[in-house]
Amino acid sequence: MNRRSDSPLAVPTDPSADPTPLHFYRLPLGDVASLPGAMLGARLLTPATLPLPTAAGSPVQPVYAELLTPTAPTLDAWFTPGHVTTSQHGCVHIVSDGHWLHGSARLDPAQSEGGLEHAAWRIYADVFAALAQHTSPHLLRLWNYVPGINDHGDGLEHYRHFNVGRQRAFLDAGRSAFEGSPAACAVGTAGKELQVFFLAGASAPLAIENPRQVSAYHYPTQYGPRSPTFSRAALAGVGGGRRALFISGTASIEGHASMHVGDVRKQTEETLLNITALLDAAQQKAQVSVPIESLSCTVYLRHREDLPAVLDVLHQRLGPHSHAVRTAVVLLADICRADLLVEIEAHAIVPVEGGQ
Ligand code: 3EB
Repeated sequence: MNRRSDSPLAVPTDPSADPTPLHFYRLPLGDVASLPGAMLGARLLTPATLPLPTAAGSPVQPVYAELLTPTAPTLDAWFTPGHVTTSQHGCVHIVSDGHWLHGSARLDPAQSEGGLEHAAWRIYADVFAALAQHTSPHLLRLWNYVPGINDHGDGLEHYRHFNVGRQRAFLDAGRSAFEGSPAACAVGTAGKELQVFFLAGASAPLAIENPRQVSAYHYPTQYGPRSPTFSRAALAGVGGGRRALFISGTASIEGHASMHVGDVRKQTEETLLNITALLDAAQQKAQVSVPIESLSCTVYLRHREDLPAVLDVLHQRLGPHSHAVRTAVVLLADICRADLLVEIEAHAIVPVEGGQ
């Protein structure tokens, strides 16, 4: 009897077969050693005002934003049951199991001529060069942490400089900077460095837009000379008969206008309306059912004193015992428009058949 052919460990060779499962864990830093499999990468969220950067090649990188809740250092980690290899492409550090790929990069814009715009272009150019050498070229989700996001350099807000460099790198690499852009978030930190994290896979995700909002890649030029490059949400197979719905950073924007300026409670409610609209759009477009209470959320808050009000709205709208509320993390971070006080990003992983 050929024991190898019926071994449950046999690696599928059919490229259309369900890939090895990608796993997400949000857990206290100390518990990471107990996780099965190998780490692709992780964002370390800590209550330190300015977390110290780890070594450049470490798969665990601290986000330079203060964790407000929970109070214990927390990891957002992506794991694979496979074996991982690492590589470096310019400033981008990659960990991959041959199917899933996690990358991280950081650059100090003060160290490069061309400032933040150039730093954004440099990081994204390196991301695309790295992806071109891997069998997983499709970006699923990006996280951007922008130093002094609302500061003005040369009369143009840092976020707008960031958008110029990011969009140029997409176009230089021959990637669409409009329809089909990856899901993302971009928030401001007190750190000096621009940080970018990303997940990529072998298949392109399905981009989903929010009917209540103008697509960010079609924002009018009053928000900057080049539009932001992201889709409102992306649906991607993540192996193990499951798919992930990645909800990009979502804020109190209707059409393209900021709503409820100065009112953090109403901004939080508007944000939840936008997320609900996105979940409805995902249901319509891809028959994926994700209750809002089941999302894993990251809340970015401009002012620490707004924490009780935002938590109160989340408790009221999602239920104090919901998965969303129990697992939410809140970080102190500036939002990309000076008049926005809160932004929420989220994801859910659901069985393929459960979403049909
Ligand atoms: C917005 O809706 C809020 O530039 O990558 C949300 C998600 C926002 C992603 C980005 C910006 C980004 O425009 C800001």
